[in-house]
Amino acid sequence: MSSTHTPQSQIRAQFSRAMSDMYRAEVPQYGTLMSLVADVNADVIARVGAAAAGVAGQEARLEVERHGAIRVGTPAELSTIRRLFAVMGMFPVGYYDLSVAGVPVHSTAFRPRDTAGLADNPFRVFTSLLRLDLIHDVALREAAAQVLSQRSIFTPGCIALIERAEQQGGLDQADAAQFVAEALETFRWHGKSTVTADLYWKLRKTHPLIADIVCFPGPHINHLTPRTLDIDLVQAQMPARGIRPKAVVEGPPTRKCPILLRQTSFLALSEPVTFVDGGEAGTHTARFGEIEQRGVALTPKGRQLYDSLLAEVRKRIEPAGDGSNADAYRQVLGDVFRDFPDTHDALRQQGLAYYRYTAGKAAAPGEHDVEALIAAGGLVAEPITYEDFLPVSAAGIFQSNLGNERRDDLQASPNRAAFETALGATVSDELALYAAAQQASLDAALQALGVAARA
Ligand code: OOG
Ligand code: NI
Repeated sequence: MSSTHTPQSQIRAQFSRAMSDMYRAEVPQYGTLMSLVADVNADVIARVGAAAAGVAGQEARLEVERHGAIRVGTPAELSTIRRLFAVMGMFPVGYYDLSVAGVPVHSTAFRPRDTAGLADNPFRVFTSLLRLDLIHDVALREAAAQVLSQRSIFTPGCIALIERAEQQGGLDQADAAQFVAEALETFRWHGKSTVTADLYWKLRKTHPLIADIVCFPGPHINHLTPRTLDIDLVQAQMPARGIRPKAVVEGPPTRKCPILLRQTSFLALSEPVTFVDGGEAGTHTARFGEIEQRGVALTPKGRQLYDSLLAEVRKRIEPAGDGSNADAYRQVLGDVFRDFPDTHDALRQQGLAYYRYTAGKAAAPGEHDVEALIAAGGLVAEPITYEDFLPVSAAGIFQSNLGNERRDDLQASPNRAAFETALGATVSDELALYAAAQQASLDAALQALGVAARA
């Protein structure tokens, strides 16, 4: 990369800030949520310290940390989105099949892949591709495909700058600033639908998500989520600030050592829409609010335990959309997850979670064993933050924001190969990224201690 090129992390930070400013102007409750989360985070760090909150060294990152979500309509849109995110150092990680939960999309998360990029700015965007193949009604499917084929969701300036970045291996400062402004246009809300009122309502009756993806000029950002250190506290304080969250927090229960990801959302806005034929104007709920709390990333063994415990919970009780059994759900969740160890020593020793190692005080001569080194203070292990998403939780977030309208049943049908073909690239395996980060940190720490790793 030439020295005149703007670092990708810098473009990503600029873009994330511009997106946040735009969303705050469009959805005022997002601003309220940001200040609530900032208050709670400051409170937690003052009370227990960053290390006990599992975010040692991440204080700067926390202030700018957020994820967003978009839904695109066609393979061509998805592959250009991939190229757009690559300009700012964001790459597709993970494959999520949402058809299992009756949502006709499959998804990936664009995010920085390496430790340094995540530390600089961990902005990520959960990106879903519509699966027209899951619409049963052939005429409706063709009408939707026809509408999608007519739109172009990128400005010509944005496409030109993506091409320039690809050819030159980067963008200078002026081009980077222009790129951020042009790219932002793709994510903007448009209250004017591109279709007739009749087609909008037909699609919405089939599935509200299909209407959301097909009927507008672009893939408006549908939420932007700040990261909190105590989701229960934020949830409890939301009503006092005029926000009504969904009743159940998705993901694992409250724990001493947070694992994976916990999320909750709220309906933010019901927005007026107009239609091309001057058909009767309506309202559309596209945008919502969400908060997240991130914990330690789990190994395949830890993830299997999480999945099996969650399946056990859902066998006993399904959280109702109206929140009527929320207390009972929390009770079962807490009971079942008692089988998931809740100290970092146990999580590490049982190979359930990933840790980043640094050299502590000098090792005793001849000592190679990682656990013995940790016990003696020669090695320090810090939890590696989970940077990804959870399919069951994501489905819960989708559902809670789509309203309770009737919709077609769907068959579960993961199709990662089709997704990667549309994307024009393979998605990275998130577990392999965590394993590599853990190993690299261990190798470096042992080398710093002058200890050869035990085979
Ligand atoms: C994405 C929902 C998933 C999350 O945090 O799990 C998501 C969407 O509604 O488009 O953002
Ligand atoms: Ni989200």
